[in-house]
Formats: sequence, C-alpha cells, structure tokens
Amino acid sequence: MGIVTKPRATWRALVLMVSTCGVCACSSSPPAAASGAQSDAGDTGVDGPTGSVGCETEAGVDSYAEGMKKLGAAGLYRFELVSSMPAPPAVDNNRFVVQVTQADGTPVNGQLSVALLMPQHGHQGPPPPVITFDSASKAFTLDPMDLFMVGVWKITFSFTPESAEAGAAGAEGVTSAGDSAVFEFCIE
Ligand SMILES: [Cu+2]
Repeated sequence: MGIVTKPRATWRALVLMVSTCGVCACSSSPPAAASGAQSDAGDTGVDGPTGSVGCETEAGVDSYAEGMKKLGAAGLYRFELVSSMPAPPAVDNNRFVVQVTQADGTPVNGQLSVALLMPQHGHQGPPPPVITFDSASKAFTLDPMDLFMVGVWKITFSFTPESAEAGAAGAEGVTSAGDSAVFEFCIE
C-alpha cells in the first residue's frame, strides 16, 4: 500500500545480463523468414499478427481468456483469472484480477500470493505485485504484474484460506490447507 519500491532498474539490468540469450528462448526453432530472421533481445519480439515466432503454441502455455479458471493442484480451490489489463497480458505492467472460490463457485476469503518466473530463461521475475482484496467483489487485484520480457511466463498463484473459511474453530491467523494453480502465458 504505502510501500513503494523502486529498485527496478537494478534487478532489471541484472536479469538482462543473466539472460543474454541470443535467441530468445521463447521460440524453439528459428524463424524461417528470409529477412529479419535474427530477432533477439534487441527487438520487441513481435513479428506481426501472423508471425510464427511466438511461443503461444508451446506445450503447457495457456491461451488467455477472460474468466479462465483452473482447479488448484490440491483440488481444494478454483482460481479464476477474472481479467487482465491489458488483455491478453503483455510485456511490462499488467493488472490482474483473481478470484478464488470453492469447487461450487463460492468465493473464499484468504491470502493470495503470486510467483512470477520465466522457466525457459531460468531467472526469477520482478518483485511481486501489490495484492489487494476487494471484499465487495471478493476478488484480488494484483498490480503491477511486471512481465518484463518477451517469452513464456509461469505465474503461480498460492492461496491460504482464512481459518474460519475452512471451518477451524477460532484459530488466529491462516493455518488451513492452501492450494495453488499455475497459469503460463506467452508474452509478446
Ligand atoms: Cu526472460
């Protein structure tokens, strides 16, 4: 909330140094186009709407859709990506709205966290976004989701329900079993 961190330039420089992959790992095979085949970190990586350079067809990569849902790995809760702004998520700052519900769709109170990393580049993501919970809409807003490079981003949401939600009697804090879900997007 009141905490504003601005070490961005520093970690961004580090990340770029670490991952000076000549060919951005988001494309598994080099583009066959005669010209401009060498798209690397210097370029935006965007080769037009019909370009085949993107990573969106790679296995495990999700196609963004408003309201897309995933059941958590533990099978306890459902994670809905209510929206992304912009949509689909793009390079640099995004704002996600996420709702966690029980299997029947009932929203659950609790704590959400998120981990961002680029599995193909082997580096971590930016500092986590500020996460706020809106009790009216029962949804979390995550802002900024700074997906600062072109390529595949693995976004892991972890949720810990309030103990009251899980039926625990009067225990303070969040001690109930949580759940997590992974969304992977090709960011261009
Ligand atoms: Cu990267």
